[in-house]
Amino acid sequence: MAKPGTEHGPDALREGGLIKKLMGLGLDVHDYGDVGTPSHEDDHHFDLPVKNPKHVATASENIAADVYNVIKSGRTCLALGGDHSMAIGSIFGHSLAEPEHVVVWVDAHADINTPLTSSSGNMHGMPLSFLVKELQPYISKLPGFEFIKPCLSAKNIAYIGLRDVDPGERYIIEKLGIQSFSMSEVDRHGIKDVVEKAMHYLDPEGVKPIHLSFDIDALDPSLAPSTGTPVPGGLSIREGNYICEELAATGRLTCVDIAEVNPSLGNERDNLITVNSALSIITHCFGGRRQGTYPKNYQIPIP
Ligand code: 6HN
Ligand code: MN
Ligand code: MN
Ligand code: MN
Repeated sequence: MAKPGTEHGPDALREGGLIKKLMGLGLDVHDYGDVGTPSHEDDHHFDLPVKNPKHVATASENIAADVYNVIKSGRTCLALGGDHSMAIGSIFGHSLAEPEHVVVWVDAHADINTPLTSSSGNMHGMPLSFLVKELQPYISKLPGFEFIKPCLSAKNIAYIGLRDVDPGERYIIEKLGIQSFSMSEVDRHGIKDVVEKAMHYLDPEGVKPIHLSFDIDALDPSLAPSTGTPVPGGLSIREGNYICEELAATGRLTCVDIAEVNPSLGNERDNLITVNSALSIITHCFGGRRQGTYPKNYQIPIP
């Protein structure tokens, strides 16, 4: 919320041809439109530096309701952000429909600051802290957040791509034993091992619904320049797409967040590069495969 503009992310992706690309994969696509995210007057906390808590709370409640309904209707949900505080609502809504779900969090950042460990007050750096059961003794009461029931255990989360983690976040990750594959682990083991280890850890039997929360800043800034908090040394598009192909291949990817695409940042070319990277990530979550695909009843044309 510190840098405005992520609210235009969804339209930039639509204008970039998102729906057509997904339909091209033979999918039945329904665009549910934008979720209402009304802002509030006097939206600050009396003694915490958190920014716009009521705005985030109302948006989260609306996102949760929509994600719940989409998943309950039997569809796979694609939630377009918005900044990454969107994941409070999408993960909570997903948990209402599928309480056993696990979360793969792909991001340069850990987004698990509590309102008290955060040095920025930006709520996109805090979403997981409101959802993790073990952290609740440390979470301040925020206006509007009463509806959120913490729905994740530390063991239900795996990070991939971390490279900018605040001290409080690092402490929380270690104290709670959250599975974390930073860029060092990606360098050390390669993306294949990282994805395998993450999935084996989260769900050794391979039966649980998966929530992928993909912050576009997980990708290297050369691939996603139009984002608020770029950090050098990120995932390549090959690594990003590989994560998505593997999760999609499980058949259990129920909800995907794409966060932090910000068309107000950078020039036209930066926007184009960022949108194309996001579209590539999304299509590989929904059946797009680099080996190629064809529609169900494809026939070789006869002369
Ligand atoms: N994101 N850790 C920093 C903070 O302000 O708490 C950066 C957060 C970035 C958030 O990437 O969604
Ligand atoms: Mn609309
Ligand atoms: Mn994030
Ligand atoms: Mn991030």
